[in-house]
Formats: sequence, structure tokens, C-alpha cells
Amino acid sequence: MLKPRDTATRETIKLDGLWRFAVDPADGSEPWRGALAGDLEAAVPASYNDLFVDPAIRDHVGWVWYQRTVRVPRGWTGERVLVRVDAATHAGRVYVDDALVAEHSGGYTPFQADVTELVRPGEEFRLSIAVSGELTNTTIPPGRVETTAAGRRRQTYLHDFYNYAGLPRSVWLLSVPPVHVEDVTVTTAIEGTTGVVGFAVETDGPAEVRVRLLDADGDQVAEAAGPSGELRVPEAVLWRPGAGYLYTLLVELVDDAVIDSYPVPVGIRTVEVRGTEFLINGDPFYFTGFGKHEDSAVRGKGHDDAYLVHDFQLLDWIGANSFRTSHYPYAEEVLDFADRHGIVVIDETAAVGLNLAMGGGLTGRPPLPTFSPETINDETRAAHAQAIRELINRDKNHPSVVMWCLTNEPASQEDGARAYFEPLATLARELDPTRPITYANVMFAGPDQDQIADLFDVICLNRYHGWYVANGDLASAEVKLEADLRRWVERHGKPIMMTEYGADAMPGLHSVWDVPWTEEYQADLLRMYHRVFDRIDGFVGEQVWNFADFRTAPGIHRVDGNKKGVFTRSRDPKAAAHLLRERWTAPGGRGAPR
Ligand code: GCB
Repeated sequence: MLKPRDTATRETIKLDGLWRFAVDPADGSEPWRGALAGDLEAAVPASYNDLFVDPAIRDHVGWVWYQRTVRVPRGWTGERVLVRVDAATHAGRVYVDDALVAEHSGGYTPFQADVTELVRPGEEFRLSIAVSGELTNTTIPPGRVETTAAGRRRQTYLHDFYNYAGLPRSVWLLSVPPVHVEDVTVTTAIEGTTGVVGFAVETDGPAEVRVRLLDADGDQVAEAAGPSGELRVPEAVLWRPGAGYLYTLLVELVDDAVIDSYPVPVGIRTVEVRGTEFLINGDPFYFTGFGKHEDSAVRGKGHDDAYLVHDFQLLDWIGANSFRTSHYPYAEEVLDFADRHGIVVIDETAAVGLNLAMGGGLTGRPPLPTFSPETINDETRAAHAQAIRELINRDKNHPSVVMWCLTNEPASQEDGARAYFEPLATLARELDPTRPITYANVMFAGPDQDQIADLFDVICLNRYHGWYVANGDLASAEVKLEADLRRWVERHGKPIMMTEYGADAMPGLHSVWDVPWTEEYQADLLRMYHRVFDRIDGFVGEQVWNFADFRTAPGIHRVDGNKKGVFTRSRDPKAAAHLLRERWTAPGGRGAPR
């Protein structure tokens, strides 16, 4: 699904701002048929949970309503009019006046509806969006709704970050021409110094397709006609980590005049796994950076351009060249920014917590089998497949995205894991044969227990030696970590990287001893991991957990959220941030050249 863009033939209106808001009345009434009851207003984009002080709203399980009036510009006569929701977490229903026009499951990918027949240029309509944050055993991510002893419905889930819900990204009104570009797929290759840009254009209706490739100055460097083909760019400027050079593929539909025009940013680069190396443009690449979250005070998972800019400034300051979109697809604005600034992205689906052992308090003993008809089942897998389709469809043209991560910490040691994941790995490869695939492996599905690693190209490990095991004993943790990594190297001749390692640290807490939760312990633990990484061949990257502290589910395991950030939630550096900066910016050090 193409991102909304203003072009010579398309117009966009962002419907961000304050919307009327109500919790679903659950009395069988149909709130979209009139003005919502009550006087609440909610900001879009933002998760709704932290906006209000009423715990009944914050912890509500089920549907909530957003509503506003929208005027269609008078100049849109003869155009198709679309409503697009960038994300409704985790399910959305869109109503134009009294009519249901779109339904979608999956909280982090966009959906849209053509509402042309229901609206009139120059006139207003009532736009209502119902959003549900409910998670079940067949949603991605999964969860479970319990009834508490006090009779309240309570959402539980198998991941630690707080289950923010609502409309965390923009909602749009768009015009597109009656015959328009529906989708564009771009692939790139390098032959000597020539860049090769493959393209495939889908249109909605008959029209001639013309494509032109413009360089960053807007000068045309290649052109072609037809819905698919190849453009050759002699002396191409490549997209590289640290230098996000972008061309623009201008796709035009022509019927005497240009009837639709749509630009796609293109970075010419290649990605390849060869032996134990991860190659970008044929050069070995070592990932430095973080697992992140979309998380900030009050907005929750709401996209915020100020945080976007600041977070990327901090990535640059600390010398990070990459991040993983743990544990869901991030806002498209984030990937656009990464494209422009040469930051490398591992793009993850929202399939986190396919692991019932997590409910057992990280004991490694699942209370129920993870993969069974009653738990994670065929329906879950269908939702997971759909999540993969939507992720790849949305993000396939981003040069920053170098690898798809299909899931975080599944129970890959349990029976049923292989049957569950094999078709999903095949699907991802069919959808995108150009990028490697991976998944993030959990510590208790070690090299001798895991049943799925051979289905993937890169072994990504999340490890908490020195935190959840051998806590406070970094010497033992070092021995365990090294043995763990060496066994993975022995078992699979594939690149290995660490996609999570870290320790909670309370900013301001200090000690001269190895005391967990101090800033020193967090830094010492990272230092110990780095010593081990530097001793292992075929090791291709280190992404610390986490970039910043973040809000977590209520429970006894966290005090005021997850504190494994090397920055606080308000983005102030802890001691660990300075340590990473030293390592990642040292000339010739890890991650160099940048
Ligand atoms: C993990 C998860 C991550 C958690 C982290 C932690 O393994 O992948 O989502 O936040 O551990 O801090 O426990």
C-alpha cells in the first residue's frame, strides 16, 4: 500500500489533532450513528491510555471510539477519495457517517477505504473509528483476557512493554485519480559501477506507464516505459550505512497527459549473507545500535516527529549504525528518516510473545504447550502470515531495511515450532527474495534446543547472562555467554549477532561493587559482552537492549517500567551510553567506517 504523498495528481490531508473520544458503551447501541456521548477528546496521533487520569479508560479492554467531522475539499470532484489509517492498535473499524467502510486487524500496519461514493466534494461527513486493544491467542501479538477476582476484565500478554492502544499514527483523507498507481516494487543491484534499478508498477485501470529516475539534484539519469523493467545508472551513487543517498523513481501514468504521478525514493544498494558475513554493497557490515520501542511519556506509542529527530540525533551521537524495530513495525516516517540518513534497520513483525513460558515468569517451564489448538494455533499462524505480508508490502522499497525479523523470542525449542515457522519463512522468502530473514532467539531455546534456526539466514540472539541468570556475577556470566556463542558457531555456519543484551539501571544509582541496578553494573555488563563478542569469529553485530527506558505492563517484575535503556525515558544518557559511544566511535572500532 503506497504511502500518502502530495504529487501533481494527488492531494493529502492529515486528520491529526483532537478527536471526540469515548469508551464503547457495550450496551448494544451504535455510537457511530450520531455524536459520541460525553465530552472527552483525545489527541491523534497518540495512544489513548496515558492521556486520561481515569484508570477505567487506561485499563479498558475492548473497543473505544474516535470521531470527528471532515470536509472534503471542493476541488476533489472527479477524484477517488480515500480514508487511510496508518495504524489502529490492535484492530480498527472505520465508519463514514452510518456506513462501515473498513475493518483491519494488526496494530502497526496501515489500511484504507475508498469512500468516494459516500462523500461529496465541498461537504462534511462524520468519520468514526473504533479501535480495540484486545489481544487473544489468535492475534499478533497474542494475549489473553482474564476476569479478575473483583469481576473486572483484564488484559494479559506475553511481552513486557505496556499494551498501548488507540490511533498512534496519522489518519488521512486522500485524493487519487480514477486511474492510478496502485503499487510499486523496486529492487536494486550493482554491476561494477552501474546501479541497476528493477521496477514493477501495478495500476488500477488501463494506462501507459512511464518511469524516470532522478538523482538527488532532480536531474534525470534514466527512463523507461512499461509496467516493469530495469533502469541502468552508470557511476551510480550507492546508498550506504552512514550516507543515505537517494534517487527518486517518478512513476507516471500517461493517457495523452500525465494522469497520475507518484515518486518512490530509491537507494541503490545490495544486501547479502555469504558464509558468516553480512554484506551491504559487497562489504562486510557490523551492526551497532539498539532494539528500540516507540514509547514516550503521555503519547505512549504515538508517533512524534520531535522524538524521531532527537532519537536519530542520539543514535548519531553514540555511533550507532542500526536498530531493530522491536517488537512491531514502526511508523513509516521512521523508515523514511532512516533511508535519508543512512541508518540500517532490521524490520520486525509484531509477533512477540509466541512463547507461553513467558507467562511462567521466565522459568523456561511452559504452563501449557505454546503450539496447540487451544493456544498458538493455525488461526494465529494465519494472522502472523498476514502480518508478514503487510510488513513486506509496506516496507519493501526502503533501502534502510536490510533484513526481516519474523518474530521475537518464540518458543522455538518446543514441539510444533518448526511446523509453525517453516511456512512463514517460506512465505517471507517468496514475498521478498532480496532480503535475508531472521528471528530473535530467546535464551532458554539454546543452540541444542532450538528447532528453527536453520530456516533463517542470520542467527539473532537475545541474551541476559549476568541479568536474568548469573545476576550480579559477571565472571560466571562471561563463561556462560562465551560457551553459548561458541556452540551456536559450531552448530550453524551462519552470521551471528546479538539483538538484545543489557541490564536494568536506575539512573543515579551507583556502587563500587558489582551491584545490579547501578549505572556501573549496566556499563560493566556491556563491557563484558563486548570482550566476548570480540573473541568470536563470524560475529556480525551488537544491538543493546534498549535504546531508552520504556513503560511496561503492570506487575511485580518492573519498577516504573523497563530500565534497560542506556538513555532514560526522557532521553538522558546513563553511564552505559558513554561507554557505547567510546566503543562505537573509536576510529577503526566496531561499526566503523561510518
Ligand atoms: C526480552 C524481550 C524484551 C524485554 C527484555 C527484558 O528478552 O525480547 O522485549 O523487554 O527481554 O528486558 O526483559
